[in-house]
Amino acid sequence: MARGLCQLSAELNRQIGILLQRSGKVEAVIVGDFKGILIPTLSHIRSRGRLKGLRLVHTHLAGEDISDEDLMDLLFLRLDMLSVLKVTDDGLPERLYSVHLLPDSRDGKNWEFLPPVHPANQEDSFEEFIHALEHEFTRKDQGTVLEKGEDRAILVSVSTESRMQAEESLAELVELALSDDIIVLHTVLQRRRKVNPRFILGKGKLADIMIQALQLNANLLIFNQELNPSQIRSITDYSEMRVIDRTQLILDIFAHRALSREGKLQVEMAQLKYMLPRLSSRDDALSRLTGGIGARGPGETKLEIDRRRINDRLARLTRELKKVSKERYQRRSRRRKKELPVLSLVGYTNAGKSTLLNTLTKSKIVAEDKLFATLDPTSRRLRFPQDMEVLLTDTVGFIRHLPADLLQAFSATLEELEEADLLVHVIDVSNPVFREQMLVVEDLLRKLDLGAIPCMKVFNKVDRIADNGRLLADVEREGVAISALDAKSLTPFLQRAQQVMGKILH
Ligand SMILES: Nc1nc2c(ncn2[C@@H]2O[C@H](COP(=O)(O)OP(=O)(O)OP(=O)(O)O)[C@@H](O)[C@H]2O)c(=O)[nH]1
Ligand SMILES: [Mg+2]
Repeated sequence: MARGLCQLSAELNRQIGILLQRSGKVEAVIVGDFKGILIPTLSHIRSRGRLKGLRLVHTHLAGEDISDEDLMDLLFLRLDMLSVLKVTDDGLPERLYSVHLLPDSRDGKNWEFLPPVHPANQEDSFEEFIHALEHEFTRKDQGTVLEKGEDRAILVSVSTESRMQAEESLAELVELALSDDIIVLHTVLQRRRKVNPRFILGKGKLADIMIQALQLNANLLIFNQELNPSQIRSITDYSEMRVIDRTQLILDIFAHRALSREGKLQVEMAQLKYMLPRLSSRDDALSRLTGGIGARGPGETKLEIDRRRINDRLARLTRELKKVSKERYQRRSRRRKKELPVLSLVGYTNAGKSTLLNTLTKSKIVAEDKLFATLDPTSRRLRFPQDMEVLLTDTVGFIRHLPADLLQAFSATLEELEEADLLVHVIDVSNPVFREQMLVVEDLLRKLDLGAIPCMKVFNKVDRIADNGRLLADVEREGVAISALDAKSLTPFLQRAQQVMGKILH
């Protein structure tokens, strides 16, 4: 076969490539030009284990060695092996040069070249060889067998911010991923003066990430910045991995957490709106985009439907939402009749809002060390020491770069906040970046037109900064220091809140 291939390739003066399955069956024949061949997307072919189960043999006409581009093909397509058949000037096979990937870096190399052989002398134990190699790949992480539906991710942040800001923002992305039960295998932070508009990262860096993905058995790339449709497309096409961005991750968390009918409708709407412009991408990119995370709507809605059906669905959701929010409005008016003053807890996600509500009202709403533990607003009655009764409302947490669509989607829920007579801004003072978080919250409050409502600051989790007297003294000048876990620490807060509330109401 090698002889015929060389002859034809020489006659056409074009490279010819053959993609072979492990059984030896030909998957595809590719005719290129003198300098190279273009491999079609293989995303419809399911990988066999870690590798793709395909070997590429192609001709080189000018005696070139295996090139960097060949190596990128090997890596990005996860080929079992890539072989170059050099063709002599008389159209005869010279020798066969092969390279394959390695499960571990050896001396900084992630691939290994085999000694060149004459095609006639090629050993016929290729299948055995590949099985051994595949075994080596999987042996490395035994016990981490990929469970169905398991997301194993590499987190990528390309940033133009300062190192400290960039690291802290990446740390938050890790928190988000963990909150969504994603296994975080590795994080990559690249600081650049300018972000590459096509791939976000440089191609070399992307190649490094692909190597890590292969060795760590990752199946998901999460970017810390919002990716536009064409960026998602180029990176998915190039990497053959599922690629999502920070917004989709947040949407996915919301999809898991939404409990109320309205919350579910809002999240689904935000997801669909986010998907819509990204639908123009090629089908396979879409199915990768919607394969797992990012596609799990709160309902059973499969997002692998076309644009028209999404638009239909959006129209229906809009109608339903209108109905639901009307009901909520009526509920609210009834409540207004009872004329209880409303005190609303706001703050950065994970600040301790739900914990505070629980301790104050002896309730048991979900409070946990996860971002966006609360999505649906909850209200409880609270009696102040001096016999004043108020309604205490817990709300969804804020986060920086809250996607605009999502903010809009929650505007209905956040409408509840408009009713508040007093906002209590809960701040996690044990978080090193609590100052930035405060600014994010204040900024969002302004954007939501809530800037005019009186707001008192509560510095929470002071139990964690007990050894930092200076910080404690600092924040006590700006607000009340509490530990939401400890009911006794809340007395000064209750007194202050009642005082402020009394002033507002009179
Ligand atoms: N050490 C300490 N931990 C606290 C305190 N208050 C809350 N926490 C913890 O902080 C985590 C987040 O608390 P939540 O009450 O769920 O925070 P939240 O503001 O409602 O968060 P979202 O609903 O996600 O926006 C939980 O693990 C709490 O146990 C505190 O005063 N001290
Ligand atoms: Mg909460």
